[in-house]
Amino acid sequence: SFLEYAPAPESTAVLNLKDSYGLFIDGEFVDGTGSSFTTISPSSEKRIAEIASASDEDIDRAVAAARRAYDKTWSKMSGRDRGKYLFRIARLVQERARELAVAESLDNGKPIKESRDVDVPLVASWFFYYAGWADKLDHAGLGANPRALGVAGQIIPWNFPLLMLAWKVAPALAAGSTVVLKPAETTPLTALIFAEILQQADLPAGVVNIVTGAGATGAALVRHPDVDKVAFTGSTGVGRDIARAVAGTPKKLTLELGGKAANIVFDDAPIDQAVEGIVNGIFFNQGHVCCAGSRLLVQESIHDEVIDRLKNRLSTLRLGDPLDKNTDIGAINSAAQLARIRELSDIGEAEGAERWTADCVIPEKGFWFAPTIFTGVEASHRIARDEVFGPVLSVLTFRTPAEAIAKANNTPYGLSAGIWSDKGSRILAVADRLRAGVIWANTFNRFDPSSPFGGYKESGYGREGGRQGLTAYLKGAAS
Ligand code: TXE
Repeated sequence: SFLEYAPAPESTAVLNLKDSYGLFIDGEFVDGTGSSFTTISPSSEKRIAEIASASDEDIDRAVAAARRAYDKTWSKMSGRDRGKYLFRIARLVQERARELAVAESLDNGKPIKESRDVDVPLVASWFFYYAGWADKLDHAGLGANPRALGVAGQIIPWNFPLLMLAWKVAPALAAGSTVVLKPAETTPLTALIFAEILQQADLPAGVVNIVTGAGATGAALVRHPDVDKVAFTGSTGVGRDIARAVAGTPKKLTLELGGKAANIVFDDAPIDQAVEGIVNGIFFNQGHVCCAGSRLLVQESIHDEVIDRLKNRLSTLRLGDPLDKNTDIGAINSAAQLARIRELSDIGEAEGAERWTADCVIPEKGFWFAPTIFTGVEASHRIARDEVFGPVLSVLTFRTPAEAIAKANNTPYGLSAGIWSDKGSRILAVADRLRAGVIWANTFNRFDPSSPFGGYKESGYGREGGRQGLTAYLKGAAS
């Protein structure tokens, strides 16, 4: 049985980590003038490395380096030459793919098969895709002589540390902007390895600067008067603070915030495929996904069948060591996130929803949460409204397409949605009335660099990916 399988862990020997990391400013690793913090592995709680925490003074230095690089090098270079650097970065990501995947799983807790097969290949594809745009800006209907915006301050979260970096850095560089990027405090590792890749690629100094630290470091970057554009992915609360800080300044802003996606399953859906899509929708990356299908809306007539199949499928998932190639569910990223998932799940039970938990062996050390389903969820329950950002599915039912649409839209968020049906006309009619930036049909959590991604309402504004993703880093271009 699967309880007796022999683990085959990926080896950390592939890593060449330093004991402590400085900030990456003007093409070099430099000591910060602030304090430092420790990054740990959420699956073992073991220390990985000491990381510098950038002070206001360090942010000044990084922004000044980005400004110099913008004025003297990057904005003067031809698009074709910028593209060559992006191609080179993409190839180096592929060359160092194994190392990046292991580092990501170690620092973030996600299963190696996800970092290896999803995160890192997508990172490379983002750089390849935007490399192709760099010499075509004049021909892309972006207005006459599209000009780069200047210095971008980018703040990213911990759920897809390297992929969110790629989503932000690749289009900025293709457009001719320079970057100061702040990774999340629980997952700085792959951004620092990426800085080594930039050195290997011989990217001109100052074009990308990486400043590690917590929220205060991010806030200093947002406030900095010489930043032309702020791009943020993270919680809706912090997004709101950033919007306030940027209001009244000439800074451009894009926000990619939380979500509470409906995954709508009609009774004519291919059930086996839908069950796989529901599992992928909410249990991929431990549910630490802004566009996760966290609300299952299932047509009443097939509710029991879908739930039975889901429970059977979840019983086969393996939770454990993220570096084990057989692992499906890795560690929760931090103690704070685990506490939040536990609290919302306890509230779900207290409010009257029925809780089912997959039977997993929970390791002694680390942060873990077994796949959980709540049935009998009502629209008023907190687990139907709040983003849990964990492996927790809330199940609601509907009878008619109109009721499904009303329930799906009954959320302050509007990032993504899924529709499962055998009928193309139904899919199109329902999709047309959903207020969500991304809608998947008979699939879920599919990403491609050519597809714009972003939300409505409290999920933020602006789009990343595709042609729209470029305009966010160009002067005056309409997005
Ligand atoms: O996010 P924060 P947290 C949601 C999810 C999760 C909750 C809390 O529901 O449970 O947010 O996560 C930086 N000025 N999402 O607390 O704080 C911070 O250092 C500037 C959804 O980790 O928003 C990190 O780099 N920056 C989401 C980044 O913001 C600030 C992904 C995100 O952290 C800052 C993550 C400030 N005042 C969480 N305060 C998604 N959309 O995918 C913090 N930061």
